[in-house]
Amino acid sequence: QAGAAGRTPVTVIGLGMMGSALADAFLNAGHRTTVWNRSADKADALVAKGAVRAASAAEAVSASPLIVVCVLDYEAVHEILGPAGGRLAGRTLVNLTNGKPEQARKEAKWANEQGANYLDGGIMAVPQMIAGPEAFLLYSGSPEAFETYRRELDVLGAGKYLGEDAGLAALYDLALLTTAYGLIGGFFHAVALVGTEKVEAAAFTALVIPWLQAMIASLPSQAQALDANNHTTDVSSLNINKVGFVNLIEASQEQGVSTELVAPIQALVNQAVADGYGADGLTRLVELLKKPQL
Ligand code: FVH
Repeated sequence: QAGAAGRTPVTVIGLGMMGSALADAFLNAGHRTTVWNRSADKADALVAKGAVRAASAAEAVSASPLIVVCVLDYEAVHEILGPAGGRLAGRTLVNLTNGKPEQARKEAKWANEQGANYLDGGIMAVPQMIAGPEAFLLYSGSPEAFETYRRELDVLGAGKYLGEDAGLAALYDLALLTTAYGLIGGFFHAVALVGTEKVEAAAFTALVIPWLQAMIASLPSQAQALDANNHTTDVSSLNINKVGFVNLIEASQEQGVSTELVAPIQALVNQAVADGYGADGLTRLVELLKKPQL
């Protein structure tokens, strides 16, 4: 099935902040774009730009060979697509809803039972980045689906295919989100700490950026140490970090700032030192994270 200018018709289900950006990108790229959202008014702006409003989720599924769904969670995906399952046969379902690997695998099984090809995806972008040079999306599931619709999916951002296991995209997505939450959490603690002395966040951020850039530059060598399971260090030992953490925690308390974001890392450092790894570098903490009894 080809639409205007030979481009594949696409359906986007879910028009929240992200779904609207996805539909907008397909429209801008010249695809006939059918849209559906539970609250119908969220389709208005897209319809004014040329999108086709489907009267129901089932109608939206029937409109295109490629269906992209991006809603709150997998429960919502099921509420929407469950009754329309029969219409998925012979189509490709790309689920860009955030979820867990097990949910993605179950969804793939269900979609395959309906006769559909299934790709699960993780969007490594905020809505404003969609279709821009920095957006990238992770996919896993049917290799045939990725090969067939790679060009269409690249409209949203660079696609990275991770493998046939549908759970992989969710796993990588959650892992990458963790890195962002860690960074943002550290930033928030730091801003709160200097804020106690009336330092404005904007002024302080001018120092944060070069500092974090230097820290990011150290990640490849940390990754090498982790892959080699070699935690020796000539950078800084856990012993020295343990002392630094006491200062960080006590200074935060004295300045009236909650330690809830940083205390769990201190606990890991202390545990590693107590286990006899004080001379090792920070990468040793990954070994502790793998042990659920901590
Ligand atoms: N926004 C972002 O920056 C992130 C970037 C990375 C990927 N995430 C994930 O994208 C999914 C959608 O997120 P969103 O930002 O578009 O979220 P909202 O603007 O809150 O829109 C939510 C949509 O979900 C629909 N919905 C919720 N529950 C149901 C339901 N039971 N049945 C049908 N639809 C449902 C909601 O519909 P409505 O409330 O407008 O009627 C919106 O379309 C999400 O997985 C992020 O983690 C975004």
